[in-house]
Amino acid sequence: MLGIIGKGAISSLLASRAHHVNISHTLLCRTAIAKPLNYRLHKGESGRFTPQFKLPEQANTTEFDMLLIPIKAYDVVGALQQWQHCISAKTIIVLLNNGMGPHESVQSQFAANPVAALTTSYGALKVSDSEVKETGIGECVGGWLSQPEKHQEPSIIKLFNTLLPPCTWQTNALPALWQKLSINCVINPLTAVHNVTNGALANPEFAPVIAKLVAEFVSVANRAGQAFSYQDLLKKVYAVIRNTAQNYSSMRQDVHYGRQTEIDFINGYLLTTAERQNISLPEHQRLYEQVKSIT
Ligand code: KPL
Repeated sequence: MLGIIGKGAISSLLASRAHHVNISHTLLCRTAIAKPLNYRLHKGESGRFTPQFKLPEQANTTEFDMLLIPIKAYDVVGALQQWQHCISAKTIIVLLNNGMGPHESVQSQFAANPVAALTTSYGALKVSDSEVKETGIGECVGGWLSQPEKHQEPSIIKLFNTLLPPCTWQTNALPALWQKLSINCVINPLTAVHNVTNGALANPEFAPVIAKLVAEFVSVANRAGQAFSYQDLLKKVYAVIRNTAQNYSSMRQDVHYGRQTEIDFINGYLLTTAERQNISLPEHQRLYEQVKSIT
């Protein structure tokens, strides 16, 4: 049985896509789902169903074969503790959060389990409690963080090629997490602090700070054994700025709606890694403090 933690935008999108292709699944939620969920997928496909769900206090224990965790980075560790009774040593734990940090805690908390991480560029919007809209078709890149036994690969690749295709699978998930971090640590805090769309960062006034943030990121990532070049990353950051020009980043949205941000798992993770390497990152530090001061 497939379990999906949460009922936010990506959890609801995954549940809708699973429903659409008849994959049986259960949403693991803190509160009951009272109404049917309407979904609109990008290709004009739509539907309505009442998700099967489970609450933490429900006594009967279902052990899930695979547990997808598309929730905010700061909720991952707590959610896994809450659902511990549904996790056996065989359960494949799949992290789908922004930022880094939970991947380390989860691996040590569930040392016997296969743990994978996926990054996705699919977009989803929870329009209301009972409606989810796919706002952009993307792709996903996944890989293992730990894999005590080596037989699960085909099932996870098949699942994600059905739910969020195309899915590229890499033996090691870390490069994909660093790639996502490299974009998020520039675009998310800048758009949050300046209260702008991603596209506004193409304005030349942001060029000097973007250049410094990218250079600092590359120095830490390279020391951590991740291959990044300054020129390539700068191009990639600007490509994402152009391709998502109309979007508000997730961090800008969090600040705008007064929610907790993932800054500790994005720039915060980078700063902690840099500290261990004895490198100082003045631009990331400044931006980190600016985000903290407005939240
Ligand atoms: O992943 C994103 C986010 O908002 O968290 C980006 C790539 C910046 C797109 O908005």
